Amino acid sequence: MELKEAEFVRDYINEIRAAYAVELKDTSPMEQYMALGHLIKRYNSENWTDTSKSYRKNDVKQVYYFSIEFLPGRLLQSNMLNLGITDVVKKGIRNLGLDFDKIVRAEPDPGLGNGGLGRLAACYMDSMASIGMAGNGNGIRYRYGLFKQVFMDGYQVELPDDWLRNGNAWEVRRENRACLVKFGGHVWMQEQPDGSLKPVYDHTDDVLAVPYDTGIIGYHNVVTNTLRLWSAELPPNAEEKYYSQSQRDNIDDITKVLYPDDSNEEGRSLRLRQEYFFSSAGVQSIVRHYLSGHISLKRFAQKVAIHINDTHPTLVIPELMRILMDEHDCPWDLAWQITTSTMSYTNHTIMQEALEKWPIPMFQGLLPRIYQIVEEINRRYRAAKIPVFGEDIVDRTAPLGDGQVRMAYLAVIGSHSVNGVAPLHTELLEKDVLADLYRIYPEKFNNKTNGIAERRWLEVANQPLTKLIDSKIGKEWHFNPKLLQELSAFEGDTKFLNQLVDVKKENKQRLADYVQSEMGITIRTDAIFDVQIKRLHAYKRQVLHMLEIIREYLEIKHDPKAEVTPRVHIFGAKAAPSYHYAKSVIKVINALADLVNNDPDIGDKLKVVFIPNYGVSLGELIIPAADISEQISTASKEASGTSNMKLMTNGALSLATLDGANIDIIRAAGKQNEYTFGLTASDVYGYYHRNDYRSKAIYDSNPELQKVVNCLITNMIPGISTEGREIYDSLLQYNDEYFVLADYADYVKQQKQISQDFKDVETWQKKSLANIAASGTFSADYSVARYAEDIWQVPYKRILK
Ligand code: GL7
Repeated sequence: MELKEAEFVRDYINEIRAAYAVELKDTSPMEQYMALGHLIKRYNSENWTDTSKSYRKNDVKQVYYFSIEFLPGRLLQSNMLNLGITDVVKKGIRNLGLDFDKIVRAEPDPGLGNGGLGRLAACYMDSMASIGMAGNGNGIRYRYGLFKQVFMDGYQVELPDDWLRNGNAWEVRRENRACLVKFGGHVWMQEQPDGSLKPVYDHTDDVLAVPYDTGIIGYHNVVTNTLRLWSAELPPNAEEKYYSQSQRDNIDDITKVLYPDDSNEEGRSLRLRQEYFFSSAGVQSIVRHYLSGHISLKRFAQKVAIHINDTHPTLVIPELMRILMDEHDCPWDLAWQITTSTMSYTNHTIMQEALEKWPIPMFQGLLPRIYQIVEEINRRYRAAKIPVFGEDIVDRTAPLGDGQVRMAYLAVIGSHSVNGVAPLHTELLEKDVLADLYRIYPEKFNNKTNGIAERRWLEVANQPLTKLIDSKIGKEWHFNPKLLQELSAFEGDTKFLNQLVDVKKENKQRLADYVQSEMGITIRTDAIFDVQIKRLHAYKRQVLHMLEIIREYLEIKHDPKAEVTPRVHIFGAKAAPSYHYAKSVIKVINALADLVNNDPDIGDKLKVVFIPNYGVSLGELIIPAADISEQISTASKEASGTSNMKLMTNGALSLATLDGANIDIIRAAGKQNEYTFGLTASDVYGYYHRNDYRSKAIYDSNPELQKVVNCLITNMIPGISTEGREIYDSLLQYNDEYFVLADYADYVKQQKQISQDFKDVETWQKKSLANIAASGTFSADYSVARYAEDIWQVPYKRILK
């Protein structure tokens, strides 16, 4: 948008006066931020209205991306960027004598997700708007986001994330679009005058779902889509009916907290209530919106695509069936045809425990009408498939089985498309996790490799690098990130390679300042910044990284005078509060950090920093500063990973197993520009089939490994007797479920190679450049374009191949 500095300054001062009735000089950074947020929202309001109007006028097909998590990150800078007003606003703010960085930091980072899955949903929202596609989000407005992590004596402590305390500048509450979601009660069939039966559903516990909409601004294209998050409230005219305190609490609880667990199904009815709540509210509002412009529901699937992001929103399937049949008298077959043509599903993990299942009594008690519909889906599925495929495979794949509702199977059966998130992951779905369903519905399966919001991870997070790239290849890559490939022409340009060094140094200094001020640890910027940022999980193998730190420590202790390439090991990771083992890993790494960072023999050759409270905002600080991107999951376990892509874009070299999208990154940037190691997925499956992995044998045959692992149970690392023992036992007593010891030697070899290679600055920078240049293909712009073409059948404006 066009904006003059003088105009902005005048508007901003007026905004502050109107909102706070004080002079600018008397406002806090939070007030300055809120006023700026409101002003920018106002500047964009016309785009938002016009986008909705034009979708309606042109009867455009809309995508609704249902996700129980969205991790959008702070919106101020990315909204300014997308509107093209960054420079003007920054200059105006500066000339008013305010500190722009302080204003940016005053914005709370909405933690409405756990990790990659939630962040992916947010990246896709940004990209859908940016390529000019009608794509909306549908989720939950959690009153409290993912916990705030602090360390006390090295242990993780969880504090509530009261992110809405000062209000939310970007959202609009739309009470007039609220709808009722019904739980519990009874269903019976009532005979109609024409002799047919119709379900009557009464004595329900009703909850009011109130939508809060946030405009998702497209990049320089006047498009603004909508992210709709639902909040649970008492129904209207609640005062006419008595609600006990516990009934009120029950309603409040539905949208109170995000489940702080990124893989395990919580097994509690509240989680199921959350899932039905936002699925039902979302589908109701979609049908209502559709019917405001169409007389019949017959063409619904031509105008609406609903995407099921992991199994959590699977109940959109029976919910749409219910609305079509019970509220619009659609016969079953037509309703089923509309539903399956509308729905598509993405699986995000092969971890068995994440394939949600609900005990039938709980499900039926909470959602009696929905359960009837699932039963009927189940009955028809069996009737149609048993004659063709036999009873065994149908038993194994039916939506109901073993006394449970099997959400992943329901999602596959009720959708026309099922996709994994990287080629290896999709292959494993077909061969292993969903192999039976793949046999029955091979045509539904496809791959859509994940992508990231390149512009946020470069233009917002890494302005120095962005400026440098622009100076070389212009700005067209902002619209078409694959053009970053043009940078490879400068591989031999020493001056440019040196400029890359300067950029990295500047970013490392920014991070070093943060670490100094927040943690009191001094780190040197000429060290290798070796970064592992992701949720703490055994399969991600932070333990392997930890063993390497112990090895490096012992090596320096053994010969303090020997020359070493200095290193800073940087971790960011939250552990699910109930995940005991993960919390022990945090404690041990923190204890190790204390030992290493305070040992005079070690000095500044080796530092370990576990930065608390990792999230999108810290990612923006850490990622641009990374030299090494640790992507060391056990092959086959990480469906895709997305921090691997963000780090690559920012010039880090991957130290990676052949897992998830690492494989695609390595192919894109060239094997010679990454450090790969370890078992392949088929090696891992080989061990499973033969059942012959013995971690003890590896331990016995490698004296160096013994020395390192034993440090977990000697008193070398102070204060970790039980936690160290726990990890030690997981590796030896319990046969090392994630093959840490199997990969140890190969991993260490690559770590040593890295220390060697880092000394040759020019060669290193060439590799870094190769990563940046090849990273464009991992832009989420292309991912959503592929979803649009292959799955959703929706148009978009910017042509992306
Ligand atoms: C995840 C996968 O673990 C991760 O590999 C993937 O990149 C991400 C997005 O597709 O989805 N699945 C999952 O349950 N979480 C993930 O991050 C929490």
